[in-house]
Amino acid sequence: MDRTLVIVKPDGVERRLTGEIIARLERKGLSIAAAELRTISREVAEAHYGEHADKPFFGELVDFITRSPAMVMVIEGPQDTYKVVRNLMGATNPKDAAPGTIRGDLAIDMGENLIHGSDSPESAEQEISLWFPGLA
Ligand code: D4T
Repeated sequence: MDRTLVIVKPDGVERRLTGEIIARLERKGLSIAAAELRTISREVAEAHYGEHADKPFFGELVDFITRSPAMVMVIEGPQDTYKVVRNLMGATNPKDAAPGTIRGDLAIDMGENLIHGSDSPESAEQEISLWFPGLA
């Protein structure tokens, strides 16, 4: 089994798309290993998006991810589950995301792209320990 971190971002929870997004992951054959609706602290948001700290959109990104509750989850499946989730998510910019993907079907703005998924096995491991430090 393999695990990856998924976040239904505040826009997804606000738009009541949490169920729709989880349903797509489950229909694909993935399982929920942990889930919690949380208001993300600026501290954790800044750690999570550390790679973007020097980008012009960093402040907006942290404001966005902390503005209201997000559904933070550990998703489980076969080897390379992170890749399965990334394919279901679609391209980062929803304008480029293919129809049939979560962002392609349900989002239109780069700033409000509904979902985060770890982008490698290494980031999955690191993000799971950041977001769910007690998880076995
Ligand atoms: P996350 O990390 O949120 O799942 O998104 P991605 O993995 O698909 O994309 P990313 O890390 O490159 O970007 C993180 C986050 O920043 C927003 N963003 C990104 C933005 O507002 N403007 C930009 O120019 C970029 C590159 C969108 C997602």
